[in-house]
Amino acid sequence: MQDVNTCPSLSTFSNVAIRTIHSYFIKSASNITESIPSQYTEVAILGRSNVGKSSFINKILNAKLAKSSSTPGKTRLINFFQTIWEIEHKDAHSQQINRYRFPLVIIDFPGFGYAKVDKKQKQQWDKSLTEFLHLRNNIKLFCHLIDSRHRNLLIDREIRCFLESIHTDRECQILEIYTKSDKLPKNMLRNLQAQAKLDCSITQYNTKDLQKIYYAIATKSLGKHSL
Ligand SMILES: Nc1nc2c(ncn2[C@@H]2O[C@H](COP(=O)(O)OP(=O)(O)OP(=O)(O)O)[C@@H](O)[C@H]2O)c(=O)[nH]1
Ligand SMILES: [Mg+2]
Repeated sequence: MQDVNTCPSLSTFSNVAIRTIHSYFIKSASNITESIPSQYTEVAILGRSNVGKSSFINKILNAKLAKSSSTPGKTRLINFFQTIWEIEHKDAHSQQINRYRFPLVIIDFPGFGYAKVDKKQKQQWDKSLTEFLHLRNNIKLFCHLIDSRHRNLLIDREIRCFLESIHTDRECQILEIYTKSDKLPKNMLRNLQAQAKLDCSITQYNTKDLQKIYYAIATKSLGKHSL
């Protein structure tokens, strides 16, 4: 087993399998001062309230760690999850299987735009959240979750603008991920698949889509220097 820093560029591999092999909940925080120290590369899971952020985390970690609910506003704190990922690669010549491991901290956030709290509390949340996202330099990847049935909402355009403003300030990436595509009629799903840009993943949570998501998260969060 090797550390990912000794791993050749992932893009040179033709046959890789990526999985999460270990994950656990670390801590909840309401602002940056309560947060855990920045030790590892971090991946932020963001989007409007009820879009499926916590469910997405449970799917990719294959564990019920993040609390999800059909009632919007379930996640009210910033939740940190420690995870270990493994890349398995079969060498085409020697047929030898090589495995590389790397840690990532996955962060679940409250939904943007959740309105059913009083105005003062909402302002305080928004301030804590934006401050956290701006200051947390270890976040190398922002996964912006979008409901595949409602793809042009004002709130998602605002989230995108906000993430792009962070992107211009420091080295990080944005990945758009479409949720709830199982609720789309087949023809609309085909349209979405045809329109989706290269960096967009459509989550049907089947093995193929999960591999696409794992690959995108691994390459975009660790960057070309370490993979
Ligand atoms: N059909 C379907 N339902 C989903 C999917 N993802 C999430 N859900 C459901 O959507 C609801 C909200 O999911 P959550 O994961 O709690 O959403 P969230 O974005 O974390 O919500 P907040 O924490 O309240 O902002 C739950 O009832 C989930 O079961 C999906 O891909 N397909
Ligand atoms: Mg949630």
